[in-house]
Amino acid sequence: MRKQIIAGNWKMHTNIAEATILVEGIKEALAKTEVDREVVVCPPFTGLSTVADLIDETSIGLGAQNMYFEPSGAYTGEVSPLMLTDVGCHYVILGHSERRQYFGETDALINQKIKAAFTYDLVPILCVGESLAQREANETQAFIDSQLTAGLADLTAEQVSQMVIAYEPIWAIGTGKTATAEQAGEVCTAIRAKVASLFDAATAEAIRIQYGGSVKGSNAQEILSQPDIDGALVGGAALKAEDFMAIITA
Ligand code: G2H
Repeated sequence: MRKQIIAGNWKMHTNIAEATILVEGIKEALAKTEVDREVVVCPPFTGLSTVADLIDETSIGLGAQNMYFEPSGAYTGEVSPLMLTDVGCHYVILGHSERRQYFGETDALINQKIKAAFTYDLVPILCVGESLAQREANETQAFIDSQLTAGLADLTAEQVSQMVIAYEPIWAIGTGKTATAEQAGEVCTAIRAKVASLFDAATAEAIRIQYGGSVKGSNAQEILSQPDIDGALVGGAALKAEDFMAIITA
């Protein structure tokens, strides 16, 4: 049985004071609620240390939004996997479409980062997803298959079974447009089938697949009830404790 995972991707939002208020709000609400889902927050790098202290001894997990693949070295401006584990991260989001689009991240680079995550004991959340033009040209599945084939290259089945894939259609990110629950569920089912063909059925059964793209309290329940959707990667609605809790408890 896969445990659903709800992760808040705070993107380039929150200073220390705002991060503190946000995480305290989530903590307080979670303390009063029975939740059967795993909850993870992914603040910007500058907030990781503060948030790590605040969630110490809670069930809330910590993730980063990116990293470089080398453990240390002369890579000005980069953050290494060892630095992330040192500050208390368990997860790292890799290959978000904003990284691919604005910072030129390729499948090959993302694959190197995923391999480094496993080397240094981090669980990668690999983001995949098609553009509107690709969806309209009926290329969704072929494109996502190519992202998976390249992104998961050289990994073992055991590694893949532990990781998380986030299906995020680019046209639904921060736009208020959500894929219908059926559209999202359909692609997540196809992602699981692709993992089965690249690895094996047991790996596909174990891997957790999130949906991301304008998830909010009002659509979360329908999305999370799709059989192949094992959670959500949440952006805008993760920036207020109340909004995030509405998804966690949907
Ligand atoms: C997609 C998502 C979080 P939002 O990027 O990764 O953001 O929920 O704002 O669409």
